[in-house]
Amino acid sequence: MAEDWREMAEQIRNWGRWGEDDQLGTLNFITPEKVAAAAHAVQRGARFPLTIPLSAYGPQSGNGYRRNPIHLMALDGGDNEINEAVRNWKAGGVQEAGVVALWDTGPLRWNDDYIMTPLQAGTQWDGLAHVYYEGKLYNGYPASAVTSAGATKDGIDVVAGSGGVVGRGVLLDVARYLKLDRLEPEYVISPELLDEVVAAQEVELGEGDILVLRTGWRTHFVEHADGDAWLAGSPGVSWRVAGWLHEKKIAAIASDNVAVEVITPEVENHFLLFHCLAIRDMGMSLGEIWDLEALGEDCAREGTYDFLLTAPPLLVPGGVGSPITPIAIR
Ligand code: UVW
Repeated sequence: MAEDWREMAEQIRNWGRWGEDDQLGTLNFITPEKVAAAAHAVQRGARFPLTIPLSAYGPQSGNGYRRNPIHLMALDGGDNEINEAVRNWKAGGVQEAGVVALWDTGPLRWNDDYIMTPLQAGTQWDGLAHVYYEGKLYNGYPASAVTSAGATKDGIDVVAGSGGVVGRGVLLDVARYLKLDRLEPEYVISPELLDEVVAAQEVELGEGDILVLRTGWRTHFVEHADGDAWLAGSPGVSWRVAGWLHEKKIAAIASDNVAVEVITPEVENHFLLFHCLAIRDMGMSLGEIWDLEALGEDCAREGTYDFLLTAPPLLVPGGVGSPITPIAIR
């Protein structure tokens, strides 16, 4: 089986397909015409935020160098006496002195905050510089193009600068198709099963679409608040789904699980093979940890599964991923 995925890697590799300087990969399938057509999916103006809270209570437990975000207040309502404090303690610096001057002389007060977070802690895109193997990134760039200063090739800033990720989203509700609230731990979603879901939902899926896959796995964390169990048991797609996406010319894929793909390796000692094929060989960004519960219910109720999806990344120069607040509009 280890040889099979290498064979697939050769077949689906998109390097050079959009030019030797390309850094967008399969997002190139979303042309201006596709964006204009995606707007037709908006019928009611109903909006579905697909993001989880970016907070200290997120699903990360430190595994893989990922911790939950830390939110800190820089100024808050308790700082009414800040002027006295800064004057008396001689604390702070030029910036604080500037605030003192403003607060001394006028009525304006304000609150300010910081967030410190791994870019991959919550609802996110894995950009094309996130994963590589055998010394190469998407489009053949050397792994050394990602430096301590960030990604000089395939960075998430290229996606943000291109207009972000906006297009026709299509939900495949795998959990609902299987009549489950959520898939069993470690369940592997095959391309054949995806064909069945497409047929059952009677939805068209094709070039330039952003595939959004509901496994229901998000609800496991909501119920148990156990990041380690959530990570270890995550169901998801097989590496073989990469070939299926390639054939259909899908622009990007997102899911409500940890890594889009099943976490337990399908091939011994080969962790996250779908990541290798999708990100490095095809140039496909992966959306992870999306909240698809309300959208799934609405799609089932309406019997339609497409929507206008906006999910632009932050313009982080050299970033290899980005937190996002995707919104589906129907
Ligand atoms: C890796 O950390 C390799 O992948 P992900 O961002 O999907 O968790």
